[in-house]
Amino acid sequence: MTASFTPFDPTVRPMMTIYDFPQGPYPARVRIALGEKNLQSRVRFELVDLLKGEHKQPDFIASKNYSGTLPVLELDDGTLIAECTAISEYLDWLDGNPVLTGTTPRERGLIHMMNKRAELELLDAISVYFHHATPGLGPLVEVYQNAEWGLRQRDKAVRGMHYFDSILRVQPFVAGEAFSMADITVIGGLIFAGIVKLPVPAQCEALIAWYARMCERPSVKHRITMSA
Ligand code: GTS
Repeated sequence: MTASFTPFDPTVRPMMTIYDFPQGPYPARVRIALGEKNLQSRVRFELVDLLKGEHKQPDFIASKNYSGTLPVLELDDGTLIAECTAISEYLDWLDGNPVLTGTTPRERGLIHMMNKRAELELLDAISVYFHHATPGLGPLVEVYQNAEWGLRQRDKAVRGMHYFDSILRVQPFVAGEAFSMADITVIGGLIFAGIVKLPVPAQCEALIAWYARMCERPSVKHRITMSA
């Protein structure tokens, strides 16, 4: 199922705020989900500058997200929802078209399993590599680094690429026959791989072909241009 993409409409009253860093792979997951569901016009984005360490300031941690990460969704009543998976769940229940987290028990189980694998085996592994074995967000933010751990996670991410390639050799999407939250998480992983210059191995032909298809989706193409 392919979503139509409508650019942000500033005349529509925002109903949600997303604390965001537009270039970030995790915020991209939520931007893509919003694009798929055509909900961009109900969101205002508020920049939190990761490069300045604004997400690690005591005030942000106390008032927005204990984990000191982005994105964070804030509802009009002040409710705060962090974690991309949780935000995607919220958006899916807010507007069910198209469904990203599954409709049947089987679909929901498979999508959540593959989404978690996409985090553990790819996206989070690349994030650890970035923060521990590269300059990451710079000395202001990266106050503790463990390069050996970072390099292990880089190798784990490459294994993850081979795993997702094996999945995409036998089915069109990460969790089966339909585009889902799990695809978005693998897309986030490959966006991060691009940032850290970790190439997808050439043997991963199915993963490479799938990513080329994903990059043609309007929600993926336009994720950066969505703004407040
Ligand atoms: N488990 C969290 C989620 O799924 O939301 C991870 C969020 C996360 O790591 N976000 C990144 C972050 O805040 C944003 S970005 O790197 O994609 O831009 N990183 C900053 C840091 O210091 O960890």
